[in-house]
Parts: sequence; structure tokens; C-alpha cells
Amino acid sequence: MSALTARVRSRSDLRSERVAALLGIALGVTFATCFATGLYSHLLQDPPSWFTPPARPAGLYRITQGVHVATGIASIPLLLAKLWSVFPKLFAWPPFTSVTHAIERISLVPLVGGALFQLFSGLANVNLWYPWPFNFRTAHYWVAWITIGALVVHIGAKWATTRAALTRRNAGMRARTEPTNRARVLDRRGFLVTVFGASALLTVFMVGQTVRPLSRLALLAPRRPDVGPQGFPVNRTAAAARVLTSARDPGYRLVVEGNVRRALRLALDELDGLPQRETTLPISCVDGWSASLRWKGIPVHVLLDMAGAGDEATVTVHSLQRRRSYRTSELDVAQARDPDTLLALRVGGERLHIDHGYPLRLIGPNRPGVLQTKWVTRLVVH
Ligand SMILES: Nc1nc2c(c(=O)[nH]1)N[C@H]1C(S)=C(S)[C@@H](COP(=O)(O)O)O[C@H]1N2
Ligand SMILES: [Mo]
Repeated sequence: MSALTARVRSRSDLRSERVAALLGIALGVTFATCFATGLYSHLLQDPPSWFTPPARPAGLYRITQGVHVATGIASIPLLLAKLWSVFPKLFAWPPFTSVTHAIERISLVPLVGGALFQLFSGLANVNLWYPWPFNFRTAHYWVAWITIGALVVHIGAKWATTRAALTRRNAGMRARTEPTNRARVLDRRGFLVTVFGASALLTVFMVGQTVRPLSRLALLAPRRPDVGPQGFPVNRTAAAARVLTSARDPGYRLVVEGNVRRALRLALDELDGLPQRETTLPISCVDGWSASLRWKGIPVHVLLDMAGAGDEATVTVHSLQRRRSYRTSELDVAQARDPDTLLALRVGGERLHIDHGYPLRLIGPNRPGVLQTKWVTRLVVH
């Protein structure tokens, strides 16, 4: 056998059903975890009427979103290897041999397309890169359902093959005494070790953005959790939000209005004079980075009581920012009354940096970063 045919042979051995089955199982686990944590993130950002986001543990979202990004990253090498291992089968002829076979093969289109789209768009989002005209979250959310639906069909269709490929293991072991077979088994093992190793390494180099002890290894993370003004990152700067002038304007006021007995208009020095509370809460960005900080500010319920809002009040928080997303966020009844939901004036003992929301920002327990509105100027009570 020439060296070339030997190589080709050993490659086709790597494309065994067993390799494809093991990669498939790993992908099933990472995709299911990614889907569950993604749904949770979606629910927190847009709670439907039947869902009240839990406020404790205050750092729960930090973990679920860290896991979401980590399992997404871990899936990239797994998916590429899986596609490679089944590649020739994608072009098998005749395309269908039966109705079930047809369904199974057709479901590969949303499965492969959806999986590639999810991993690509997620990775781009972590890098704050939006090379598309549609809304990231809407697309990422709906394609997740399509992908998971196709995955369920795929698992159903492949259940028997996968079991067979994995239980054939004993037969494989016996055959290993034969030298060429042993070489093949070792090749496959080396391939899987490489793929799982690449997946683990990528994950480690990324999760340092939220797992503090690994922060020095966060080589692939676009944001280090300890780098930025006052020692933590910024997603949108005051310049990008075009609030440099309005945030520094001496005419700045916090207005509390809407369904209240007396509306409030408070200047910065008046805000400084109100009862304050200190609390440690993380900023947990949907992009997977997080940073835990010591905040000091006015609990929102103090302002609601001053304004004479009802016990069942909900609040819309408005920023000075005029354009683009994250200018407002909502507080449900529990969040508005939570003692740790603050309009923060200070972080780590210092006046807030303008990029962190000076003069006033919202910070509350177990809220995604996108809901921790910066440059707050108005609370509308409902
Ligand atoms: N007004 C306003 N608030 C905002 C944002 C924004 O773009 N505009 N970005 C949000 C996002 S996505 C995150 S993760 C946090 C980041 O806060 P930081 O920049 O202080 O770290 O602020 C949130 N608050
Ligand atoms: Mo964020």
C-alpha cells in the first residue's frame, strides 16, 4: 500500500460511526446546555407575564450566561470535527432510500445551517461585531428553536445507529490485537483527544472573562473583567452613547414621575444627600464577561416612597442616551422594592466614571448587564 492510500485509508477510518457518535453526544450536551441557558437569558431580558425573574442568588445570571458562552465556544471545534467526520455522507446517493430517511436528511439543513449560524452569530456578538442587517437577539433566539427542533429529530433518527456504534466497542477491542486495527483505534483516539482538547482549550481561554482565577488566561476574550476605567470593562462608552455633554451638564436632574403623588426633580447634590446603601453585585454581560463590584447609591424603593408611589408600582428607567438600544429598562414590583436595587452614584468608593454611567446608573441583583441602565435621568412609575 502506498503512503498516500495509507493516509486516505486512515482518514476514512477517522470518519467512523463511532467517532461521529461520540462527537454527536458531546454536541448534544453542549447544545442542550447552551439552549437552556440561552432561554433563561431571553426570559430575563423579556419576561412574559407568567415569569417573575428570581432576584436571588444575585449572581445566578453571571453563572448561567458564563456557561452559555462557554458551551457555545466549546461547540465550535466539536461541530467542525463532526461535520468533517460525516462530510462524505452528506453527498450520499441516492439522496433518500425511504420516507424516514428523507425526513432525517432534510432535517440536516436546519440542523447544520442553524448550528453554524448560532455559533457564528454568538461569537460575533461576543466580539461586538454585527455584520448583518437583522436584530441579533431576535435571530439568535428563533434560530435556536429551529436548531433544537432539528436536533431532536436528528437524535431520534440516529438513536439506533449511535447505540450500535458505541456497543460495537467490545468487538473493536477484540480486533485490536490485529496490528492494523490497533493503529486505527489509536488514530481515532488521537483525533478525538485533539478535538476535545481544542474544545477545552478554547473554553479555558474564553471563560477567564468571568471566572476570576482564570482571568490571566482570557486570551480569546475580547474583554478582560479587570480592564477598564475603575477596573472593569465598558461595552458602550459615554462617547458612543453621545451623552458626554448631557451627563456633565450642571442642569442634570433625576426626575421621578408617572403614577406618583408628588413628582421629584433632584439635582446631583440632592441625590448625594439622600439615604444610601452599599451592596456588592456583579455586572453580568450577555457577552459572557462579568465583574463583581461594590456599589453605593440610593435604593429605588426610597425614591418610590418619597414620591408616594403605590406598593405595586413597576418602573421604567430612562437614560440620557437618545439613540440605539438599552436606553431604558423595566423594574417589576419585586425588583423595584428590592433593597439592593440601587441607583448607584459610586463604585469601589469612587464617583462613577462617565463610561460606567455617571452621574447615576441602575444596578440590581440577578439582572443581565443590558438591563443595568447607565446615565439614568428619569424613572416613570406605573
Ligand atoms: N444607557 C445604556 N446603559 C447600558 C448600556 C448602554 O448601551 N446604554 N449597555 C449595557 C450593557 S450591555 C452592559 S453589559 C452594562 C455594562 O456596564 P459598564 O459599561 O459599566 O461595565 O451596561 C448596560 N447599560
Ligand atoms: Mo452587556
